[in-house]
Amino acid sequence: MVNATQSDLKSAAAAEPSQMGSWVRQNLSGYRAVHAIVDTLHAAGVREIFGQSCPTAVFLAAQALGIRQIGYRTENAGAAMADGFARASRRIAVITAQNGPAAALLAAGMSEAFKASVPMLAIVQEVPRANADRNAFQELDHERLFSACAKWVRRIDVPARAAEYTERAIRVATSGRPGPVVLLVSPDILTASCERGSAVPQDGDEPFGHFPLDRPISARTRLEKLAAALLQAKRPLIVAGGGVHLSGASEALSRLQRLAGVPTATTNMGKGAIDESHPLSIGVIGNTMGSRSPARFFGPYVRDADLIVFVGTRTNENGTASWTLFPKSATYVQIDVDPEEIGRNYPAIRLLGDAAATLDAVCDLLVGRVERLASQRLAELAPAFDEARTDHAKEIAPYAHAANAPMRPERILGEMARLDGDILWVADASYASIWLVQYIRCTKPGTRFLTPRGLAGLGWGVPMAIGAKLARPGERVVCLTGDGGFAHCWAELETAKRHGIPLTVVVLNNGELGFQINAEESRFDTHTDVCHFGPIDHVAIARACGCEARAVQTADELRRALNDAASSKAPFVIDVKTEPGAFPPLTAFESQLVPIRE
Ligand SMILES: Cc1ncc(C[n+]2csc(CCOP(=O)(O)OP(=O)(O)O)c2C)c(N)n1
Ligand SMILES: [Mg+2]
Repeated sequence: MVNATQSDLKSAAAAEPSQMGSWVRQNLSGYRAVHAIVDTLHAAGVREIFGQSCPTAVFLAAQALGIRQIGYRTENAGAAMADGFARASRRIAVITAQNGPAAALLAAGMSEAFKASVPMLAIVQEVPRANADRNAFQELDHERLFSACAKWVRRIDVPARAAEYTERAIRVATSGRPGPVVLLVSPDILTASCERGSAVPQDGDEPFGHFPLDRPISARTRLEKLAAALLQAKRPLIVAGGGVHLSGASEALSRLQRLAGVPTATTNMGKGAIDESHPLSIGVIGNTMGSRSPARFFGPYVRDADLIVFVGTRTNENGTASWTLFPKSATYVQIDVDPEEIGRNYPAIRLLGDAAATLDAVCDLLVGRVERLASQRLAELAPAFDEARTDHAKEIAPYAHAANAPMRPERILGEMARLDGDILWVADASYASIWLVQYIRCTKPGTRFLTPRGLAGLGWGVPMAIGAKLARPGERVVCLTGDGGFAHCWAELETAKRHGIPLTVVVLNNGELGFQINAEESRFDTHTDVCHFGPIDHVAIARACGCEARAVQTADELRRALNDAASSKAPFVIDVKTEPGAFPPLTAFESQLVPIRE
């Protein structure tokens, strides 16, 4: 048997000598499988592909169609760019990578997108088919590699089916619970001749390439259950997660909040879905309701709610304060597009479907039946809610106005919050995400606060901001990052500069892995010695990449830098010396809070 296999291989090699090795000349004349792929991408509205020139045939064919290549420096950052692009545009993002190490680096970014339900098509090069399973250079089992971080992985083996597979990949990524998908394809398949003939885009609720492709809703009897629950509840609460943004449901959510007079909160990922200045808005809830948190004084209402309506949330650990925040006695209703999420942590009345379509349908059922109750609720709850806001304002004031040097993060966020105009906010993982969603008040439903909370990995902030700015070139993009997370992705400042992508990047320079220190202190009363950095000149780093940069120490300097950054054509990095040891209102770290120095 062994001999037979060896002789088969030898004869295969002899039969196809031109296919062996990686340096076979390739030809793109006429119509090839790669043309079928890029034609399908173009039909899906794809005008940018994140890549590093590989598979080369894809970019040569794409540029002929006017599709721009955004050349990332590292694949993991490239995937974060694609993620930010998809979140900000609600369109499929496309990224490519070479086989082996490049594919492996891609897996990190795809993991975040997978957990955050963000659609992304990764086109990953395979070794030439004739070299497969022979330890070809940089050969790796990509199907296994991506099995934990992609919704769907397929290899294109038949050139004539290239368009069909590409269409299917986009359809899978953008329908149901959105997520990343992978097409594996070897250079010899890409350059194989194929019949012209395009895949037929499906007729969905959104144009091909946009998501969610379909907007299903539950049967009317089930929608009536939610309507009835909202009419009966004494202390109802809506908790909106990131699924609300994925569905584009902020308007429908705000409609329900106003129509039925329901107190509404969001998770970190849902931040931006509601107008936080509405009298019945609670803000961001979860494990960040410690002192200084805007939602802290709403704790009694949340903990005593009798109806909880989850919309597009995974009911994960942080969003539920380790599943301790909501009372067992409440009735739960869960709206989600993924049947597995419904009831995962709280037995609930199931409303399987798209968030926007479901919320609108429930509103339609409630019109004419709920208005009186809604004004009663508003009248009853508004005074207590106002008091909660006043209590928070009193508590935060010493921090928000502190003249401390280095600056308190609450003061920094206060300056950022004063920026005019529509801003698309982005934050890196760690404290930056929490500072941002806690202290920038959202007054326009649908405003995006992009945070990598799928997995909370460091280094996503800047590349997500690059992707978001590409998706919304007309909007100002401001990214907040810690110094540790920034070091994961400095290199991409050059990418942004090269492609003419202006951003404002605010680096919270506390000289340490702040969260890590607090986490270790809370468990061991000490922390290890790598948690503090050596001195770093972020301004020099940014300037070396051709960007503008400034180090600031005071609120006045920060205000000027933020304003100057607005008119910069290049990325503008603002390094803000920040008080080491300062942490956002994580309930778990409350005992480590040192009273403010004035
Ligand atoms: C890729 C990755 N590595 C490690 C961690 C663990 N981690 C979470 S927060 C943190 C510290 C981050 O420091 P920095 O970016 O400076 O933010 P700070 O907490 O100081 O504001 C670390 C190491 C992570 N979340 N992601
Ligand atoms: Mg830090």
